Parts: sequence; structure tokens; C-alpha cells
Amino acid sequence: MNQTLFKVAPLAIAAAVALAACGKKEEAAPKAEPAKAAAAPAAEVIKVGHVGPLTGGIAHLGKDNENGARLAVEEINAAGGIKVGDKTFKLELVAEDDKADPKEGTLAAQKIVDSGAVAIVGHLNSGTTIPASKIYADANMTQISPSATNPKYTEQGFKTAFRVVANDNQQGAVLANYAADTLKAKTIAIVDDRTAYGQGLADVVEKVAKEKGIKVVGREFTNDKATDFNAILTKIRGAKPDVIMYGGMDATAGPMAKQIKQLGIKATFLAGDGVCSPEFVKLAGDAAGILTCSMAGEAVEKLAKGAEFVDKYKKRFNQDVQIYSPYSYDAVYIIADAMKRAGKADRASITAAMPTTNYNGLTGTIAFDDKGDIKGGAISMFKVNNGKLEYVSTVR
Ligand code: ABU
Repeated sequence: MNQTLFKVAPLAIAAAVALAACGKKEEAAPKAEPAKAAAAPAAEVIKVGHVGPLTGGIAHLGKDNENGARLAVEEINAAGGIKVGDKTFKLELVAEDDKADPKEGTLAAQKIVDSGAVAIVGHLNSGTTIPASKIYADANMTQISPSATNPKYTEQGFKTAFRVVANDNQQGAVLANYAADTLKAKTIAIVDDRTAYGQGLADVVEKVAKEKGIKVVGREFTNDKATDFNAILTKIRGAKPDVIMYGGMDATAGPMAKQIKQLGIKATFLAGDGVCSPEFVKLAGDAAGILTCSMAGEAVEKLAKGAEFVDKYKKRFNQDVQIYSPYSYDAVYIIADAMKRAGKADRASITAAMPTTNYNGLTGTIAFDDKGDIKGGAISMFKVNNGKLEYVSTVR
């Protein structure tokens, strides 16, 4: 299949072709208007993929990432499309669901490759992004994750792997430093969900917390579908930690926070970007106030055009930004920028143009280091106050 261009035949042409194929003669039609659509040149389409979980406990986050990418595609098309070389093209988003599952992630990746997409935004989870990256690398297809933070993603040596958020070496260190320096924690208990993201982030927090002199009084694990944490939390309660750090996502962190409160544990609940969402606040209910969390980018409210983006997003999708849609939005524009600079829209040309990206987008100026990680990535800290996530500070 031609991986680059797909003709969108106007309906009138399709109808004429169908009639010809049937060997039918057009009836003497009542005086019709000239077939304007038939005279219009066919628009050529470039496909861009998106993959994230669209079903399961964190479907709201997958949809949020997809919405960001879709908004960018729609905006580019509404502005007339994208000029590549001497032609103008429309973009089409090809969206797949990986269910946040590593195996499903590779199946979805293969579908994206087979669709003829020229590049892909995704996946959301580190646990799907990492195995899928080999499939994209084999197809020489640029992959930009707007949210997968496990460092391994860009440490495999694939020239196709890019990330527009900071990674968990940075995020884990900021969380541990925050526990020591701001929360003045002397003890910490750490729980993770055994995913590539959750376990990886918890490991970094544990290491840096120890370096900072915080005593690790518990290390427990669960899984990414669990709902009952009473056994591990009861164990942790006995250790009376100042902080409970959770490496996992909002879908499990919500009920975990409720159970921390029900058990009368007084610790601050500290978590990374997978928990730092309005959905957590909803799920945790009146326990939400125990959360302090980070995200691996700049807070949308701190971005010059952040408020405008939030409004546009709400109008288009009738829901609020969760975490990383500003980053998936920028990822589409970065791919468009690479095509424009290359003057070509094939996979190899996009991948060749990516390392020289210097794109001034919604989330800031984006350029990549030798591995494909964003240069100068930010970590933002938040806490929940009066039932809302409140921005606290940014560390670069
Ligand atoms: N970074 C948080 C959620 C996605 C992931 O890395 O698995």
C-alpha cells in the first residue's frame, strides 16, 4: 500500500464510476446544475496514527491523548491543510485502542503500520509504548509518545522513538526531593502497580529518597486492575509513614486514596503523572485532598495559550483536559513540521527530519536530545485543594 497519500474521491466521481461499472446509462436528467464536485480536484490525504487505551480503567486518559491529536488534525485541515513540497494535503487521524495492555499494544502498532500512516502519536502507557516501539522502528515510522515516561523507551537506540514529556528519572527524583525538602518526610512507604511505568517510577523514588536520608518503611505492590488495597495499606499503617508514594494510574489511585482515609492513615499520598488528573479527584471523592502529585510537563494553566486550548478542547469534546492532550496536540504539529521541513511526507523523510526539530508549540519550544527525549523537560507539582488540582511549582 502507498504509505503516504490517499486520494479522497469526491462523491460525484464515485457515483459516476459506480454507474459506469454497472453499464448503466444516465437517464436524461432534469436540467441539473453542472457537477461542481466532479470538477473539484481530489484532496490528497496523509494518515497519522494515534494509539492509546480507549477501553478499560484508563480509557479517559487514552481518549484525552487522542482528543489532543484530533484537535490538531482538525485545526490543520480547517486552515487548508498542510503544504508539503508543492502540494497541499489534508491529515487523517487513524486511531487504535491498545487497552493499556502490552500485547494489545503490539497488535495495535502493527495495524497502524499496515494502515499506511506516516507517523504515530502514542502510545499512552510505557508498558505499551516500549514493545510497540520495535514495530515502528522496523517500519522506519516516527513515534512520538506524549505521555510514556519510562526512560527505557528512548534508551533502546531506535531513531524513530521520541518523547515530548520528561522521563521518570527526572520525575522520580523531583518527587523524592519534594518529599524530603517540602514535605519534610522522614519516612516513606512505596506501592506500585507492577507496570513498566508504576514500578519504574517507584524504583527511582525509592533510590533518591534513600539518598536524601528518608527511611523506606514499606515497599508493596498491587496490579493495575486492583480495587481493594486494604491488606497492603493495613500493613503500611503499622509503619506510620509520613508519605505513601504510589506508582500507578488514577483508576487505582482513586480507590486507594479512599481506603487510606478509611483506615485513618495520616500520610501524604504522593504520586506521579498517571494519578495527577481530574479523574482522580472524582474517584477519590472526599479523600482527594491527601494527594500531592507531579506531571512530566508544564501545567496547562502556565502555558501562554493554555487557557485558549482548554476552552477549545471543552467546546470540541464537551469534557475537560485530563493530563497530556496538550502534548499529543503538539506531537501532531511536530510531525507536520517535520514533513514541511523535509518537503516530503514519507516515513523515512519524516524520521530523518525529526532530530532537527525546533518547534515552538503550545507546550513550549520542543527539541530532542540524541536519544529522542525532549530537551529541558519540566516537572510540575500539584496538590488537591478544595476538590481541585492546584498548581504548586515547576522544576526543570
Ligand atoms: N507517565 C504516566 C502514564 C503513562 C506511562 O508512562 O505509563
